[in-house]
Amino acid sequence: MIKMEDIIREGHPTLRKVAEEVAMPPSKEDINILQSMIEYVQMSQDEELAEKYDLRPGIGLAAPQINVSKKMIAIHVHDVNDTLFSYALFNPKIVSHSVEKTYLTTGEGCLSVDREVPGYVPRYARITVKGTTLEGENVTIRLKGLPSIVFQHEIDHLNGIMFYDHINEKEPFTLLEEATPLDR
Ligand code: LHY
Ligand code: NI
Repeated sequence: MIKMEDIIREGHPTLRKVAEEVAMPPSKEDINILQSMIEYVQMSQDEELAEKYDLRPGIGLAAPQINVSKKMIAIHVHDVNDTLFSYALFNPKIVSHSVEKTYLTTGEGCLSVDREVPGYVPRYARITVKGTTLEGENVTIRLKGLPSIVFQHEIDHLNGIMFYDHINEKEPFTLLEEATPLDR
């Protein structure tokens, strides 16, 4: 299982690399890694397990964060309607997005960043993602709201991008683009 000491922190060069495409069909090893990633996000949201194993609660994780520079992400998050979006994907790719943007009014955090970085992080309001599941199925997923933001945060990690790269340095709480705020 993945523990906090397996998660690399900002400053580690892997977080700034572009991750490699995973060869299809995925190897047993890649399947195992992605399985352990979705397990982490699920377990970290269980209060008892999180305390027992000292896990920082998370809703998403990208393979580079465990020092595996491959295109794999795991997400386990509920939207405002309490609909669960639970996905473990190989080679996720944003194939289209809205013009409209959004941002979390509380800003974003990251399991690889041990400090608070204040500021709005502009994200596309709606995205369509394609990827391959653990079962080897090719899927197309349409997302809005918090799940859309989390997917963008995780896919950024596959491109060496950190959430604070998007924050306006001089005016962290001013958004220039037309964007609709989102409360978590
Ligand atoms: N995980 C963050 C987490 O708290 C993801 C996240 C995304 C937080 C958007 C807040 C807003 O689960 C990661 O840092 N994964 O990369
Ligand atoms: Ni992150």
